[in-house]
Amino acid sequence: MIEKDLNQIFQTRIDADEKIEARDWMPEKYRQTLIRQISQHAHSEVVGMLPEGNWITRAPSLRRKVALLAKVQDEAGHGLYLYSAAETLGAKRSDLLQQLIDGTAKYSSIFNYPTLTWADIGAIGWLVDGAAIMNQVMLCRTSYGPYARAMVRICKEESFHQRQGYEIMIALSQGSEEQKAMAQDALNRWWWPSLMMFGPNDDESKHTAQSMAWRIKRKTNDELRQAFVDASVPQAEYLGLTIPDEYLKWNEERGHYDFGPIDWDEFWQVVKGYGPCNAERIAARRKSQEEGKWVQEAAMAYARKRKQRSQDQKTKVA
Ligand code: FAQ
Repeated sequence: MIEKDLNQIFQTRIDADEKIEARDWMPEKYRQTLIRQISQHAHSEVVGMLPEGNWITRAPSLRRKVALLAKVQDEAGHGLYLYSAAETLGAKRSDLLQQLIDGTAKYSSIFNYPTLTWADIGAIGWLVDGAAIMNQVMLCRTSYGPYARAMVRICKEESFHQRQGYEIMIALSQGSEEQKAMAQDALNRWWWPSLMMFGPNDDESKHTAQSMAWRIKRKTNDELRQAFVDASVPQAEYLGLTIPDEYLKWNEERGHYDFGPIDWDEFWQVVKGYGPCNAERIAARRKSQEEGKWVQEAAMAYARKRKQRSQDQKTKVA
């Protein structure tokens, strides 16, 4: 069959909302787009462990420590599901990890900001996980089966993460004046970077049109950012905190909040590697890769031994 016909059949399947599976024919660009998006997503989960990991030893109570530990561990798990989903498309995990430590792969801009106080852990759960869920719920219906199925479980866990963070924000905003100020300061620092997580505006987003046509993305960057702002404003009001945006205002006609301009220069600087913590994050990943090599080698040697043993047993039985 010629490529044009295969493309047509593929698009008909997409339009009928059928899931595309690993062994199905797919356009090479569809495969590459998915490998890029899924691996960037996996890297984000793994690098995303670092800002929070910074606070595990300093969590203010045993309960907070246990919840934070569980959350950070979940993120490692999300990275693993996502690297596995990328592998179903023919990508090699070792190549993807190498790109991350080389600094040639992207990961979410948000994880290049520092966590200065305990309130940042609350703000990350509330805003960063909140933004991640807003984006990931639509990905449960993405057209590529293995990615969609991984996202279902990830979203369930992200929802626990969001509540964990919001609960910290409630405790702080109902606490002493100093605690309230700490919560407000965290909101001030995390608000705009959280809006940037959704990516460039639709008219600047090079992948959105094609990814929407292939139903990899089910909503655009701007649609999701707007939904996030609309959901977050009442949550901030409940906390008695002020979102740092003088243009934030309910627009009766649109049925949405209007909000101020995003600093896209800052966004691109961070994406290109010049954010406050980019170098630190990559150095941490590189160190962990090097120091963890012996664990990988031991696990591979064990797997080889087990395989050999089961083959030997089969030959004995035969
Ligand atoms: N940061 O044309 P578009 C989490 C890149 S998980 C860095 O709009 P697209 C869990 C983009 O990749 C957070 N780069 O691209 C957690 C593209 O790169 P290219 C991560 C960004 O793909 C919580 C270029 O700019 N979530 O937080 C960013 O259609 C708490 C052009 O952009 C996902 O990855 C950015 N913010 O739309 C963990 C979800 N935005 O081709 C720990 C899956 C864009 O030049 C603690 N991904 N870029 O190499 C997606 O839904 C999409 O990839 C978007 C971007 C929406 C992120």
